[in-house]
Amino acid sequence: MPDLTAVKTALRAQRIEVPSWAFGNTGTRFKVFAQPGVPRTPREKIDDAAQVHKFTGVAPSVAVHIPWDKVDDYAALASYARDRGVAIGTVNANVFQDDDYKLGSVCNPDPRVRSKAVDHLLECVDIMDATGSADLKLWFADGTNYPGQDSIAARQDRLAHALDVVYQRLSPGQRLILEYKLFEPAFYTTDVPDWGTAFMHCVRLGERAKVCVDTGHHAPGVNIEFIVAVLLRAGKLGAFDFNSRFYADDDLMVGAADPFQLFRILSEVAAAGGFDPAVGVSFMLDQCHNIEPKIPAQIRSVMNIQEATAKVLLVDNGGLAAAQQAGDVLGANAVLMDAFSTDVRPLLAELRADMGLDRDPVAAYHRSGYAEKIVAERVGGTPASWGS
Ligand code: RM4
Ligand code: MN
Repeated sequence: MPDLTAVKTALRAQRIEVPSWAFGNTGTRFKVFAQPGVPRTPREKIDDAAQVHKFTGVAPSVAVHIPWDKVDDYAALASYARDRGVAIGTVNANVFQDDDYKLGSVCNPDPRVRSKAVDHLLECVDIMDATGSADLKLWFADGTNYPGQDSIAARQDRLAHALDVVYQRLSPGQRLILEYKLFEPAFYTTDVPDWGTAFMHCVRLGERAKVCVDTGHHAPGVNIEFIVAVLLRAGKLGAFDFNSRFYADDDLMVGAADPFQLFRILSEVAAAGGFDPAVGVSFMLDQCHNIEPKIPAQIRSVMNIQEATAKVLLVDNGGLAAAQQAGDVLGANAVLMDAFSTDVRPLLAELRADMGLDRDPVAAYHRSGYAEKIVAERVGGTPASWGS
């Protein structure tokens, strides 16, 4: 059986990045339900992100999304974050919300629009320089709605060219993380629809181009842990965007819909040594809290990842290897299921106590009065949302 002290050490070292956009108002195309106390500025989003770290101790960075988090002085934003105990992490580019992008951004048939999109991506690298961020995450809404609308192959050429320009602009310590998504908003073809396409572009670009697996971006039934294992084996898994889904890209809390899937995915990470920071896998949340309170939902999500990680670390690897070697199908499966069925909440509560944290982060947050404080203070202004 694994050594519990080693398991705790690994859990203590785990790092989970929270997304700034999780704290703003979000919704579906039908309705955005505004919540009281929502941040109005990037600084207020950082304040909320810092709460997640304060109560969990393992979420010390916050990803930004540009232009949603546009400010005049990014170095000042980074130092504001540092003063609150967190760092600015991944910079997410946004080339999907401008009227010019109706037919796509970097794959648009119009060279003017393509160059506008590339300029935005380069601006994001400038921002990384100012904030000290290592990763640029690119997700493109590009695609087509109708057969014949555009050339699939020509769009790949345009994409490759844009990625080349951006990759060349990166400093040695910076990475390009390319995210794929099956469909939406494009309904016929998407220009980066799957891990194979993302992988192909990343291999061509070079060592510092990696793939992001957003757990909500696959067709139902796709075996995500297989993709994770294959990407890790090729040294090309750069990041996770964690969330959970029942249907499509639901962006619900990670581990809420299918905790067993999360366990299976993290099992592959553990098997490949992917929790070692040197492997360079970034563990991020990419979620929207449309109807639930946002800060406790982020805290809960971090805890869900911790619980799945703890179970994975409890797998009896020796017993598993022996059963696999012996062709003991049921025995091998039982080793995994034993770990998955373990109640790790007491272990995590103990770890938190060791770290000087409350054993129950959600309850501690509710007791802190922060929720009431932001509702009272954040009056007026425009609450942050996907449009701002
Ligand atoms: C996309 C993708 C990106 C995220 C945006 C908000 O579907 O998941 O990672 O930044 O949504
Ligand atoms: Mn994502």
